Amino acid sequence: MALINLSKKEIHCKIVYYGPGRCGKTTNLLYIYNAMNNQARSKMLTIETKGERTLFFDLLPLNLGKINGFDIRIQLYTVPGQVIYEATRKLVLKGVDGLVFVADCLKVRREKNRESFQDLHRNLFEYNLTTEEIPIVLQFNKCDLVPTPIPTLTKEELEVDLNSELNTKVFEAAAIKGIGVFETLKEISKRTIHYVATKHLSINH
Ligand SMILES: Nc1nc2c(ncn2[C@@H]2O[C@H](COP(=O)(O)OP(=O)(O)OP(=O)(O)O)[C@@H](O)[C@H]2O)c(=O)[nH]1
Ligand SMILES: [Mg+2]
Repeated sequence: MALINLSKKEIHCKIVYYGPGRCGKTTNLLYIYNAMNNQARSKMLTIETKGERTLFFDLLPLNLGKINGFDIRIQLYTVPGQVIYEATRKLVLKGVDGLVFVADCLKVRREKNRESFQDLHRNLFEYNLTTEEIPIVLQFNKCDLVPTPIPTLTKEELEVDLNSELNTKVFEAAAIKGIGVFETLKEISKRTIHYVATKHLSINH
């Protein structure tokens, strides 16, 4: 849950990168970590991985500077995308203030994208939350594969599958090259800070 500390003039928010296994959530955070300077980031915490698969979660704390005299601190989390880690995903979602749903452009992952999207809604529902309340943006990742012989989904297909009801902003990305990574982060940070500031989820004097 967001924390607004009036005496220290700090706002803390939690943004979760959600999506199916291997869609590129950890790759987003690694790119951000490597691109930011030491003042803006703390150590990236990767809690259990096997090969490149996240087994628990990644956490990257960022300091985004000041807005209206308040220090803006954001914690970026990733969930483990593999289906079996449902309980962990739910745990990581606890207290979420903003969401990035990362979808995989690979055609073979179409069903996995949809399953993960439904899983997100189910888990939010358990916390009495919806994507109407919590800010969310979509990222269509691995766009670098589009001109290759590997079959990929079109933006229209992904829009139909994931954005017909959300109607939110979509970022085409190639996280591995950093394309679209900061655009996605900037937009979700903006929306999340606005949401937290207007809702005052928790005020700690
Ligand atoms: N071609 C291409 N490969 C990518 C891109 N982003 C990530 N990958 C690759 O996809 C694989 C999975 O990436 P991860 O970031 O580990 O995926 P994840 O979503 O964290 O997966 P889980 O931890 O299992 O949920 C890795 O081999 C990445 O290098 C991209 O933009 N383009
Ligand atoms: Mg991961």
